[in-house]
Amino acid sequence: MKDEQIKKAYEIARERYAAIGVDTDKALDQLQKTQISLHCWQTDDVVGFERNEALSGGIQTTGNYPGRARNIDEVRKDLEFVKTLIAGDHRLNVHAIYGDFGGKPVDRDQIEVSHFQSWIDWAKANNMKLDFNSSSFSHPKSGELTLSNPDKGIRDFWIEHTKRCRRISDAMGKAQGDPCIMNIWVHDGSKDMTVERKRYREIFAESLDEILKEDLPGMKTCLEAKLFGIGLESYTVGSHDFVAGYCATRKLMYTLDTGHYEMTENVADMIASLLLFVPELMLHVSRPIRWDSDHVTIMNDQTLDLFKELRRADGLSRAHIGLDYFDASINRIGAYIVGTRATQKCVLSALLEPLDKLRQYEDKGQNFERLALIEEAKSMPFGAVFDYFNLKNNVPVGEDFIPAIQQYEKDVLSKRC
Ligand code: RNT
Ligand code: ZN
Repeated sequence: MKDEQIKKAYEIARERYAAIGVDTDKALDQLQKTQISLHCWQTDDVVGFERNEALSGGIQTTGNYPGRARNIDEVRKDLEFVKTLIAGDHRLNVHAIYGDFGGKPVDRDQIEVSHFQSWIDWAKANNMKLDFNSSSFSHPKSGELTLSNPDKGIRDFWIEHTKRCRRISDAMGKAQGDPCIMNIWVHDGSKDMTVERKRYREIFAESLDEILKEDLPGMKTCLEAKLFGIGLESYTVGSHDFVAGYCATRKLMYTLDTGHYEMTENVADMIASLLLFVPELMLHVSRPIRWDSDHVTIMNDQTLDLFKELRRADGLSRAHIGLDYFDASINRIGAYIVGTRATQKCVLSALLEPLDKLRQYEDKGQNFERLALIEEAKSMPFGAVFDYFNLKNNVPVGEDFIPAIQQYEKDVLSKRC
């Protein structure tokens, strides 16, 4: 499509939206400011740079599409390319296993800021802000229980790891002048039934209290809830109820991963309740298929509803958006771009909802009118606004990013074997 056509289509769309009380320029300004935390683990199937353990902890990547990033340089090269195809400035979400260890063994209870200094420098040079994650999976001490383990030796090992992660996050946040959001997700649970459901949760809460004692103003901690993991089907210590209760009482940020609930549960509906009781939300936008399968995020009803609910609950400013999927069966860079752009589309779609008018209808009990406008809003010229957003940002419009990724595959990815 020619630039002129894209601009013309946008002008028409702008008028149509204005007629229902929506300011598209304002929506685009807000989308421009909306940062998405790109999950570094999409580049390499959650392997990281320790290379001593297979992926464990109830999560799994499937597929062996060629081109996985094998080291820190390849991860960075891929990310630098990814940036060229996505409009706006974004963040990078780093896991503790992605430290710059220089090929030396550094155990998880030994990691320091120095192992992440090159990430801090890289992020600065690439105009990205960093977020962080403790990594308690894929390690000889992972087992079924980490922070909730009754064995003090194992528990203390993971407490030490998580405390260090918070300090590393604090250093990242201070260096970038913006809080680094650090997620704690532990897979703790059991494959078969347990008669100690309460005990492990008590221990988990105690470990978290210990970890959170240190006041670190450069970072914010969040805790991720989960339904179950592979091989841990019967019980999850950090269930939704646990995490919601813990975050509400400790005033901690709740991490909502869209793959971590019952398949028929309306995850979007949780937003309005959680925001009443927790200070902020961290989102892991994903796409579960039958289970927490971490398929590439797309613009589907679940993701659209998630962002609509956030806006309706005035929660966009209290939510940090991150991605969490890992598909090893297709071009990984393509997966990155499709998922990130889909997330932007869903945010934009929420920003373009004629909310003022819908609220007026609802206040007056005009429920037919509300239904009609919600329905008609679906076929408004949304695509023209998104195209213009990409054009303005000088990144490929529409499917034009496909050849760019094919070229990168030919020049770079296919040479990794
Ligand atoms: C696992 C959680 C967690 C991980 C990453 C790698 O089910 O979603 O967020 O995916 O930390
Ligand atoms: Zn997640």
